[in-house]
Amino acid sequence: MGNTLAPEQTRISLVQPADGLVYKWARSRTKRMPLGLAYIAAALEPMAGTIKVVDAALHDLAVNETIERALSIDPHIIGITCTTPLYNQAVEIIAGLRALSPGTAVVIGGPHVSALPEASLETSGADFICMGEGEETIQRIVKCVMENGDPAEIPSILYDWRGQRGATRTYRRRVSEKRDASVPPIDLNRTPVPARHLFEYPLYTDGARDVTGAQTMAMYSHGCPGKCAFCGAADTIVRFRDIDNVLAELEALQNNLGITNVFVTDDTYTSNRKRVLKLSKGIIEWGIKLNFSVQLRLVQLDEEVCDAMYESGVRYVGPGIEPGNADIIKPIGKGRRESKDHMRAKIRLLQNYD
Ligand code: B12
Ligand code: SF4
Repeated sequence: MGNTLAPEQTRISLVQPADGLVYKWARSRTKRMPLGLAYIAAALEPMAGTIKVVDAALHDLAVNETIERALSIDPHIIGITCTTPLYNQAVEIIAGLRALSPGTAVVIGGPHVSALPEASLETSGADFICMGEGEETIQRIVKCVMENGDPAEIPSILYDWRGQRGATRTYRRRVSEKRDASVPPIDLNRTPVPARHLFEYPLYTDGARDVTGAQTMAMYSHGCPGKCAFCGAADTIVRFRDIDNVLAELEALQNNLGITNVFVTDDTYTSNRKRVLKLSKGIIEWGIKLNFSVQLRLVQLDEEVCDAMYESGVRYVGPGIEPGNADIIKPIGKGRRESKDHMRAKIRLLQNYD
């Protein structure tokens, strides 16, 4: 790979594998935009002349077809996103890419490899494993690959590239993680909004939630203050984007993309009561008329919060319904007030809002 190419000559393919298994039944009704990959695409736009997105899950592509499409631009770099159900197919894709285009650098990111970085380096065949938020990291990796740089200087990666192998310090994500052992988290207000225009955005929808028409994903915050023992989001540092920053993104997607439905990916939309009230008011004041799906915790609901959410356009809520067995609720780290009766009462409250 040459080291004299200008950014406009750089070609990058971004891939979401298909799972072929877990979500097959749901895929006929529900196709969601991989938001993490859209953030990565936005970070790469200023550094690459050509970015091709191949969403195998959207089109139910077989491995060989995914590889063919990814290689159609003769890419210098291929970035792959994956959760755990997508990992096996990601590995098959990488094996195929290696055989057909050995010079192309392969980067893999997303929740699975972030949770199991060492195992992923061993088993995926990728050159770079990106741990956690990848916006800054991918820019550094592209520069490193194109200019034959030193991967040891890139934060939050594991690498096995051109005979060099190693791991660098991760972005700080957990409250328990020591500051001096990690890199400060990225600034969510300075991260470019997802490059939805590079995706076939009108095709994504959410039939499972009775959403008609196109739906996109949006992220307003990272982390959750919850301490649930089973959850990957527990113990994370909670970071919010400024409300105006969020509203500007919503306004733009309403006006420019003509999308009417938004799935908010925040782990707990209601974790900060004051903010939900302020955000809801802002949505109304800015004249944003979108249909929102959010995920929340029942213990954080009351009438004022429900009124505000409903008025701002929230029409689907995904509450974490916890076990009805008190012997289980407490040990898994749920709050003092959470019980079967409490959850029933909150669901009744939600029923008032249709
Ligand atoms: C929305 C959502 C869904 C949606 C849509 C999934 C989709 N395709 O986007 C639905 C409801 C379908 C879903 C299903 C499932 N989900 Co889900 N979901 C989420 C949720 C709430 C938001 C995802 C999101 O958009 N995040 C925001 C983006 C910006 O973050 P991100 O994707 O992590 O991307 C960043 C980094 O990971 C990295 N990155 C990502 N890709 C790449 C690629 C490259 C090349 C690089 C360099 C970096 C990089 O950079 C990105 C930007 O910072 C997350 C929790 C969360 N808050 O993230 C859980 C989460 C992803 N889901 C999870 C799980 C377990 C599932 C299911 C397995 C549930 C089940 N048992 O069936 C299925 C799997 C579906 C599948 N086929 O992958 C786990 C994943 C754990 C894991 N080991 O993979 C998460 C993390 C929740 C948790 N805390 O446990 N999910
Ligand atoms: S409240 Fe939900 S997202 Fe937060 S730690 Fe508990 S299960 Fe995870």
